[in-house]
Parts: sequence; C-alpha cells; structure tokens
Amino acid sequence: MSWTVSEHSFEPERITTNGNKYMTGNGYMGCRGTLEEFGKEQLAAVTLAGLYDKAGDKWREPVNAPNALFTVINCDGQDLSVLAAEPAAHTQSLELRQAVHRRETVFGIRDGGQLTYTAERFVSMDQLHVLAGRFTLHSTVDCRIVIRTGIDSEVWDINGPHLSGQQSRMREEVLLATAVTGELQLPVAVAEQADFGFGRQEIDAERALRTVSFDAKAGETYEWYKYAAVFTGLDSGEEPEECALRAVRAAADAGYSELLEAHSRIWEERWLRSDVRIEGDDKAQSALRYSIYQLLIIAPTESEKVSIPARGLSGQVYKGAVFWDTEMFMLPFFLHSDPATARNLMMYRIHTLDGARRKAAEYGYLGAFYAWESQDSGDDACTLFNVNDVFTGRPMRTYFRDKQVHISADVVHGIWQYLQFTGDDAILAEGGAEVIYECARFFYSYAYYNPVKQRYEILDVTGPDEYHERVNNNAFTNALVHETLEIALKAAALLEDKYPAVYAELASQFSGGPFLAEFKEMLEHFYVPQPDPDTLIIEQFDRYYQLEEVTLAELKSRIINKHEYLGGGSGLATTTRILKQADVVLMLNLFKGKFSKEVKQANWEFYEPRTEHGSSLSPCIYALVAADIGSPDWGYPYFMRTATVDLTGEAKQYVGDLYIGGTHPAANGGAWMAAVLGFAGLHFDGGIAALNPALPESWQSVELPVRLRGSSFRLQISRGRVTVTAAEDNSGAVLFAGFGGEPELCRPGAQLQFTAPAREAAEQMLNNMKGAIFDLDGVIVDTAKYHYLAWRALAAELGFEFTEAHNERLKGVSRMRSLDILLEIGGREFSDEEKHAMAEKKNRLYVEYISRLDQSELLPGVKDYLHRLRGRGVAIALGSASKNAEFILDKLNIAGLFDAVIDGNKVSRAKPDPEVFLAAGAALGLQPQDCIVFEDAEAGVAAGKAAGMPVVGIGKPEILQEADLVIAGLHEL
Ligand code: IFM
Repeated sequence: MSWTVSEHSFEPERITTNGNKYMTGNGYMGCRGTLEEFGKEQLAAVTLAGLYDKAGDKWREPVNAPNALFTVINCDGQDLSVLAAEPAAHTQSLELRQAVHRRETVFGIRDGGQLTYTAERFVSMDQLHVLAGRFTLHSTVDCRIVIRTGIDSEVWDINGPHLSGQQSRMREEVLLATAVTGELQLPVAVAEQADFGFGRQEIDAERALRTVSFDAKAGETYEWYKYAAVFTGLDSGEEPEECALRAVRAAADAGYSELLEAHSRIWEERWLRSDVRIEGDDKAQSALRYSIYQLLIIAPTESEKVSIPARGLSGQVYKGAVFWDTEMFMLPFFLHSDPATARNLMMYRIHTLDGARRKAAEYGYLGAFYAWESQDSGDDACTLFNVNDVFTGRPMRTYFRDKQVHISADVVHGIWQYLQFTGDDAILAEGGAEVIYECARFFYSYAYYNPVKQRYEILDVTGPDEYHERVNNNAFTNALVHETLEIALKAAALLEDKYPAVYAELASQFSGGPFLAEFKEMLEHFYVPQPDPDTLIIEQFDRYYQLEEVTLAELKSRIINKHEYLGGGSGLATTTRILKQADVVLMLNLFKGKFSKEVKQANWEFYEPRTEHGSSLSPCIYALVAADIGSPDWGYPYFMRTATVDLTGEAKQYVGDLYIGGTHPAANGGAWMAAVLGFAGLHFDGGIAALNPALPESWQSVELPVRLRGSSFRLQISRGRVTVTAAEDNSGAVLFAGFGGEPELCRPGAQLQFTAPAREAAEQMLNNMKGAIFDLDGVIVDTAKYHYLAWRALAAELGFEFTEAHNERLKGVSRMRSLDILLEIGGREFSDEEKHAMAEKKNRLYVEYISRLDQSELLPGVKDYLHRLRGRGVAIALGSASKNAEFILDKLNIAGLFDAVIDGNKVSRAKPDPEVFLAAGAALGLQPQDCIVFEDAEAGVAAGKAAGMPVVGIGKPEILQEADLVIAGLHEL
C-alpha cells in the first residue's frame, strides 16, 4: 500500500495539484502528472533540466519540451476526455517502486456501453532521453474509435513562448517536432514513434499527429505503445534531431517491456540505497517514501552542470532556479544515499563560480556572492522587485537578491559536508577550494569591523526569515560566515598537504589578499550572537526584541487580502516578531554540537509560536530540533506536514494570478532529514557516526541504508537498540557510537549492536524477574477509548462537554474517583446515591462497548510476550482498577495466561495507592522486588514504585518519568 499513491475519482479542481503529485521524471526531464488528453491549459509539461530561455523582457525560465505523450480517444464521434465527459470511473495512480504513472478511465458510451481506457507511462531512468507509454481500450459494445496521438507543440509557459521556428515532419515512421529557443538559439527536438497493431493510420506530418481509426468489437482489448525521445543543443555536439530519431527507433525496437524492465532495474537499485522503512506508522511510511520518490525523480545523476530547482522539474515556477534549498535541505539525503549525485550538485556550484564572482563585483565586493536564484550561468535570476503589491498592483522592492548573503556560506557548507561524508578531497582541487576562498573573500569584504566593540559584524542582511529584511547580525548568517572562515583555513591545510601544486596556484592567485592571514584575523574577532545567560534565547538579529510582540493569530486577523505579502517594506510581519520560517532554530540544528539541550529547547519554545511556516522549508526544522531535544512527539506534526506537502497540495498555489505551485523538493529533503537525522538520530561528522534515536510514539523502528566514506551500512533503529551492519564488500571501516557510548569500528561484513544504557539495565531487570504484573488499559488492550466514550456520553447527558484533554485526568483512576473528577470539570454536585447510579450507568455504556471486543484488539506484541514469559516460568498477574477485568480477559481470549487477577472488585484504594500491586504480588506468592509492573499511567507508575516494584512504563518518557524503563508497547520487548 505504501508503494502506491492513487485516487479514484476525477476532480477538475485537482488538475493542477495532481499535475505535481503524479510527477514522473529522471533528472533530465520532469513529466507533469497530467492526463494524456490534457494540454497547456491543464499545465501539461515536460520540463527540461538546465535549459533556460528569456522571452522579451520577461523572466528567464526553464523550457518545456513539446509533449509527445499527447493522446485523445474519440468514440462514435465524441471525444472521450475527462474534461468533456464525466467518467463513470476514474483512477490515477503512481507506482513508486517502478516510477510508473497509470490512469484507468471508464466512459459511458452509446447503448449503455462502457469503454475502459488505460494509459501507463514512465520516463526512463535507463535511457534519460526516452519516455514510453502503453495504452489499452476495451469496449462493452461495438463502436467506432479514432485515436489522435502525436506531439503537442502547444507547450505551457509562464513567461514564454520560448520555442520558435517550430517544424513538424515525418521521417521513417517517426514524427518529429523541432524548434529553437529564443535567447540562445539552442535546438530542441522531440521524436515520437507509435506501435499500433490495428486500425488505419493517417499522418498529419505538419501537426505531428497520427490518427488511427478502427471498429472496436465488444469485449476485445486493443493495445498500443508510444515511444518518445527528447534532445536539445545542450546534450552533445550532434544534431538533436538525429539523436532523437535514433533514440526513439532504438526504444521502439527494444519494445515497451524491455524498456520498462531496464528502467525498473535502476529504480530497484535506487530504492535499495535510499528506502527508509518505518515500522508502526503507515501514514508516515507512505509520506516519507513519496518524499524520497520526489527527490529521486529530479536527481541530476548524470550531469554536474545542473542542480535541483526549488520546484524540481515540475514546471517553471521560481524561474526553475536553484536556491539554498539544495545545499541545506536536499543535499543531506544525497550525501547519505547517493554521493555521486551529491558531487554533481556541488560541482554545479563550482561551474557557476564565475556568475557568483560577477554578482559580487556588481555590488562592489570581492570574491563570490552566489545567486539567490541560480540558473545555468550562475548569474542571479532574482529580480529587485520580486513581489507585486496586491493592493496597488505595483512591484515591491524586495531584497532577496541583494541581501541574502548567507547563500555563499550555504554553498561552502555544502561543499565541506560533501567532503566530510565522502572523504573525496579531490573536489577541493577541482574547484571546491577556489569556491571556498572566493566566498570567504566575499565575506571579508562584506563584513564591518566595529571599532567600538572591536569585532567583525555582518550588517544589512536578510536571513532565512525573509519577512525581516536588511537586519544586522542575523545569528544564522553570522554563524555560517564564521563556519566559512573556519572551513577556508581547514581547506588550506588539507590542500597544502595533499594537493600542494593546487594550493600554490591558489595562494598565488589570492596573494594580493584578503587570504588566509586575513581570514584568521577576522575569525579571531568575529561576532556570533550567543544565548542570553538568563533566558538562553538567541536574539534572531540586533533589535529583534524591539519589534511588536503579537500572536500569530492576531497577526493573521490583520490580513486584508489573503495573497498579501507579509514581509517587505510594509508587510504586516515586518514590524513584529513573527517569522516566516525557521531561522535561529535552523542554526541550532546545523550546529547542534555547539549548543546545550537547554538552549535548544528554550529557543524552540520561544520561536515556535512566533513562526508562521510561510515557507515549506520551515516545519521540518522544528521536527529536527524537537527530536534533538528528546521530544519527538512535538516534532511529529511538523514532520507529517513536511512529508505530505506534495500529496495534499496544501501549499500556496497562486499569488494573485501568478502560479507558484509545483513540487517542494526542499520539503521532500526536509522530511527525509526529520526522519533520519531527527527521529532516527543519525549524525555523522566525518569521523564518528553517532546514533541517538528519539522515535515518535507511533514508530516502532526505522531501518535504512547509508553510505558513509564510500562504505555501505544498514541501520536498524528502535528506541532502546541500534544495529549497524556493514556490507561485506566495503573497502573501509567507519566508527559508530550508539546512545552516547564509546565509538566502535564497523569493519566490512561486521555487525555492531548498541543498547541504550537505561535499556541495558532494564533488560537485566526483566531477565531476572519472577513475576510480571500488568495493568489492563493501555498495556494489554486499549479500552481507554471506550471509557472515554462512555464518560463523554454521561457528561453530555448532564449538559457539559468532556474532552479528550479532560480524559487524561482519568487515566489509572478508579470509577468513583473518575466520576468525581468529571463532575468537578462540569461544575456539578450530586448525592452519593445519585453518583452511584451515574457510575452504574457509565459502566453499562462501557460494557456495551466492550462486549464487542475480540482478540484483534489486543495491543501489538501482548500475546507473544505473555507466552514467552510463561515459557520462562515467570508468574503473571493482572493489577487493574477495572471492575470488568475478568470479562475483558475472557473476551480477548487470554484469561488462561494469568495466574492471578486483582481488579477493582478486590481492592478498595485507587492507584497511586500500591494496594492493587501488593495484592497481585502476594497472590503470586512473590516479594515486591521480584515483580515488575507494566503500566501506562502516571498514577499507575507511582503505585508500582510505592509497592517497591520496578516499573516498565508504556507510553511517553516525558510523562512516565518515574518508570525504570519506558517503551512504546510490549512489542518492543
Ligand atoms: O529558498 C526559499 C526561501 O527560503 C523561502 N522562499 C522560497 C524559496 C525557494 O524555495
């Protein structure tokens, strides 16, 4: 189930969203998830990576190729398009394992007949220029079919047209559409070949269209194939038309099955090195896998001249430009799973260094100031007026281009990360070092030496929080500039040692300075904002605290137009402390080793309510830091929001009439980071791979492959244990450390296991126990929901609301005491007699619910664990406040596994009184210290401890703090 994304109806209002959601691609091109009959109005597009064009004085943007998958079915004179005729049934799906897009549509036709149309397609991962499709038609009545299929040259453009001189023709049964881009006059060629084993075919060469007509017989299935190839003048010295012709004929000769098989083999291998398995949470699993899929279809595996645009290959939004999103949000996924692609991404920055130099010079600085919106040349595509004011329609001056100087530090961070992960220091010699020095030189020239404070400062910048432009000493920016200077010095030492000739050349290139001596001096006097000693908060930038304190809700209530921009000169957020996206918290994540848990927590709690998450880059960072401070459940909603953004389409799609939708690769990468670097707790610093998991409540375990320093490992991570298995054919070894313990070297073929210290002690205790005493609700079975429903019904009868939050207070508490709490919440008083009647009533309601219980409601792992305990000769008792315990055990068919049952009928004092557990221990004939209590409620944990028994808490560690060990459920044992 988690390998397929699908929907089973056609909703016209989801055409655009689904175009993103059902994307296929291979890094060379992206094919939007539109249906075969769609055209440019429905934003059908095949977007080409790295080919840009500028039409007139409009923005430069990527070029969309003519669409060779275009197909319309006509039945008895009527076009069968979901746009024209409401289908009787419709399914659109994406098979993630093989990256295959499918649709099946049933149309009602004459005489009550039905025509089923299926189309399946893929963008070949094996032949990067090739797309292939398989189609079928099946009618329940005889009918006349005309299929129009070919190359649709009417491409969707935001700021086009980009193709001129369009020509279509037929060559040796291949349809060809060629054109040239406007600005660079680069040729683009698309070839299509179809394989119909039936019908009469007519060719309209001028429109690159073939028409196939035939009389369909009722009950027969008609099947055909389409092959397409796309080439441009960027690909090789050869004529794109000839390449496309050759490629499409080779594809048709190989046939659909062979192409699909080769494509699937590569996908299988891609998944093998990148799939992350989550046990216990199907929704998270599906969303994470889908996020990884999105990254895989846009990865530039074969080219170091392109990187990944902010909207991937889903169209022309954001000018198809590459932002810091790549280094900070996507690179970690590739570093851990596909270092060769990570290298390509970094090489792209090396190839665009000249553009960055030009930008620095344009602003009067030294070195390299990378483009905020980078395309093929590295010149900045970002305009000075990037947003239109919705009230006046006038362009607004924004400072993304001029002031987000952190981009140069982000690039340096990325290159250094690549080097740490792979050990591939050749990248320094191949231009990486030059980039690092040029960025450091840029910052040297950008910095301001404050003679009063005697320190270097970074003034007049925009940090990640774009709502506050032109601020001084943004903590994030300063921390990254500091890192750039450090990296410049480290890179020099490495280069001098391993690549002395390259070092000598660069040293001479920069001999006029600023160079290493200046970087060192700047570093020694460089200012990075630090936590306030009292509050532990790091001020986002100078005078941030002077801004208006306002809640997010209050700020939102001031919005007049839902598309108005909240930042800029006069935006609503500009004068307040509301941030667009994670800023200080992102810095804490990048430099997690430098800050204490207390600092991270204080800043998370301070900035979280002030963050709008107006960018899809934001929520994952809050998930990461929540996991880092040991509160994964705070982070879980942020993870899910990030991981589902392209599934739900719940992100801004339009600003005014401008389409800004598309896929969100940074969020896709963020979802991976939150799951692996956050919850699974993996942190590799180039030396030691530390594993400190903090799994959300619903996750039992995570399993994933990683590649570190050229070696492959498989990680199996659960709350208390981590297993690392090294591939047999690894050539090197890596140090791993679990749960803050001593690092151990994982050699080829070896397996290491790390157990959490608390877990280790607890396991010993579990091994030695003679008696196990289980609470019922929340440990054996979840009847808590039925209690809640029964209490809620009683409260409703009494005329007040009883919420799930109220219900928390009832956990582990006796029936009569629960009633008292409930009445206290409702502000009602009753006589003892009335209360008894009410308690009886609640119980009747509850018994009605639970009389339907059966084995399937046993919590995971319960039966297995009880059997194992019996096998070991451990005595088992139930210690529960429930008066229906025996009845429930019977219903669950596990009564025979218990030696004693002490329930609410046998004791009078409620937990946290230890009576129930002492009685259970005595019934087993054991001393308290020989028994272990299994409890899910705070009061129950306290009762177990008061009885002098070790306690295993089942639930959240932050709530069950007194327990000796906290697990998510008995399945963990
Ligand atoms: O890079 C981001 C930026 O941080 C917020 N606005 C959108 C850009 C592209 O994703």
